[in-house]
Amino acid sequence: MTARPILTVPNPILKQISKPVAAVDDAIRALMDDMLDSMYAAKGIGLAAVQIGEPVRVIVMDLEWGKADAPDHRAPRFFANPEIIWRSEEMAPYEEGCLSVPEYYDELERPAKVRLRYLNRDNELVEEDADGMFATCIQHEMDHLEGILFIDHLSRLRRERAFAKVKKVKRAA
Ligand code: K1U
Ligand code: ZN
Repeated sequence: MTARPILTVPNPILKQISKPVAAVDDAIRALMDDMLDSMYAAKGIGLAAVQIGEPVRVIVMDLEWGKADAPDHRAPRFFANPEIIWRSEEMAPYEEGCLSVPEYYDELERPAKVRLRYLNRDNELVEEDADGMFATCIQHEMDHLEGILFIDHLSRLRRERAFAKVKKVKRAA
């Protein structure tokens, strides 16, 4: 398993539409493991494959790790070819961040609940309901599969603020 560099804006690869995987086989599981290492190394809670330069429809997530009461507890989750098959009319606000837009956070509203269909790490087709942080994070990651960043949902002014912040962070690095 290898932690790989995470692409940041304005890298054009982030705007690509990711391709479906034929099946979750050993090669995809190896990619999932690299993604997980990359996500943990960058202190994120989710990651889409395109963020490490692999435009395929694969997402990893861990909403449990890094919590103050049990910082080492890990609960990784794996999603291939995810689809949203139902979304609630009710919306929920959340302060989002993105490892590809380092150190910029802004509030966004998304459907509060969704029903998902995806292939898990064992290549099984699963349907699952998501709410709370899980619903926000999976919608954020699924946007990456379409080449959409959370800042694309913001006003031009806020998006420009985000790009300025990223420039500043990169200059300081
Ligand atoms: O870049 C990414 O897609 C990962 C992103 C996921 C995400 C965070 C918040 C809302 C929606 C999606 C991150 O993990 S950014 C880091 C971050 O915000 C965070 C890290 C640890 C705990 C809580 C938030
Ligand atoms: Zn992101």
